[in-house]
Amino acid sequence: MTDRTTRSARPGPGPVVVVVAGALYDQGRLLAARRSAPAELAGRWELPGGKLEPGESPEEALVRELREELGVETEPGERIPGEWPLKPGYVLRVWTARLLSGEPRPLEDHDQLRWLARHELDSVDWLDQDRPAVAEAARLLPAS
Ligand code: 523
Repeated sequence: MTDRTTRSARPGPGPVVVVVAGALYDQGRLLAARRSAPAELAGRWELPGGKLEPGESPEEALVRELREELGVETEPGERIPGEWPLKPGYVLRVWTARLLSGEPRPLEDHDQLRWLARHELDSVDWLDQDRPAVAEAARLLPAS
């Protein structure tokens, strides 16, 4: 039997939190960042980024996150087609980005960075949810 009262009283899914990440390219390589926190993600590699703050466009959030986490200035490019679920209520969207200035350093949230050529992409243990985005991002790398 359908209980309309219970069903309508149940909390809805709520707004989805968008996490933006950057496929940052330089000299034919893609930047991979190893997470240092939280414990369940530490040691796994990701495309760096973070949550959108209220009022920000995804591109603004990406530039801010890459500045905070890596100490670099970047220029966002195209969105990589697709959207990947993270934990419930969170989705990952990825933009390409070009390094304008600075040398990335793991200032926040990461303990190691690596620039990977196309043939090196499988050398790190990517977070599962980042893998499809990395596969798409790899298409923009020169053959190596
Ligand atoms: N991911 C993820 N892949 C990926 C990023 C950038 C984030 O799976 N490439 C997940 C990890 C977290 C959630 O998205 O579960 C939020 O990312 P986080 O912690 O990097 O976002 P921040 O930096 O906005 O978080 P605060 O440290 O809380 O500000």
